[in-house]
Amino acid sequence: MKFDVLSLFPEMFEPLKQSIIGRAEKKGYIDINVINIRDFSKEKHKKVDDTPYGGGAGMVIKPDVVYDAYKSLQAHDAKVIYLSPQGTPLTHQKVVELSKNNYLVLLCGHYEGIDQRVIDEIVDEEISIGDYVLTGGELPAMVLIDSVSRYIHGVLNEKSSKEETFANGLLEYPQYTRPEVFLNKKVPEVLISGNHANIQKWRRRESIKNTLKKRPELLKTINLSESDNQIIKEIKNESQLD
Ligand code: 4FV
Repeated sequence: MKFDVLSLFPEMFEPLKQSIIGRAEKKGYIDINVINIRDFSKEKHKKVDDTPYGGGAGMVIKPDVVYDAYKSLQAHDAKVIYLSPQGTPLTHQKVVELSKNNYLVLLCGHYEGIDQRVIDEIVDEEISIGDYVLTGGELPAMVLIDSVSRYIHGVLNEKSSKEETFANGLLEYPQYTRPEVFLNKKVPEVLISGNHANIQKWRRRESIKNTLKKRPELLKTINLSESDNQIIKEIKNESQLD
């Protein structure tokens, strides 16, 4: 998967060189290139923005600079995404859908945004990471690269992306590791029993319990088995007893 990022602040993408994403790039599973939009300014002092027509606060990024930066990519077979609060929410489903692409161009806004004419000309889809306004599209672009890269073959071990939160429509079960006892709290016995069938059952029950407690609305979006519905009944009875 190739990511080309158009940004005024390329240095903000340094954290992607760390950990899992950094290793995935070194191994060639993903390729991240950050292009500085400012390099394409033909104006004095590399000016890239100007005041909005019609008045109002803040500055808007000029269309010609963004267009020239985009054209330099020659990204004919790419899907072009603009990170914006007006975009389609970046959900698990959208992440998995995006991971099927070979080449994504991510356009990062800043200040009040980017001139609408170049957005109309080059952008295939606007995507938002949440209903709030940030100072720039760089953090949303990194969130998108991180979440999408986890679904590129080879980046994670296959198993981990199958059982995690949202992967089966539920929140994940609680995780434990050594030491076996911490602050007098013991790891659930079943997890050290070595009985994989019981461990699976326990994990499914804990996933349902977590989802029921924290995001009950998710239960309406998935097909629950008879045993799942039985688990929900038992959990509800238990909570009435607590
Ligand atoms: C944003 C979001 C976001 C708006 C103005 C950048 C900023 C500035 N992007 N999800 N929420 N972008 O707030 O994606 O241009």
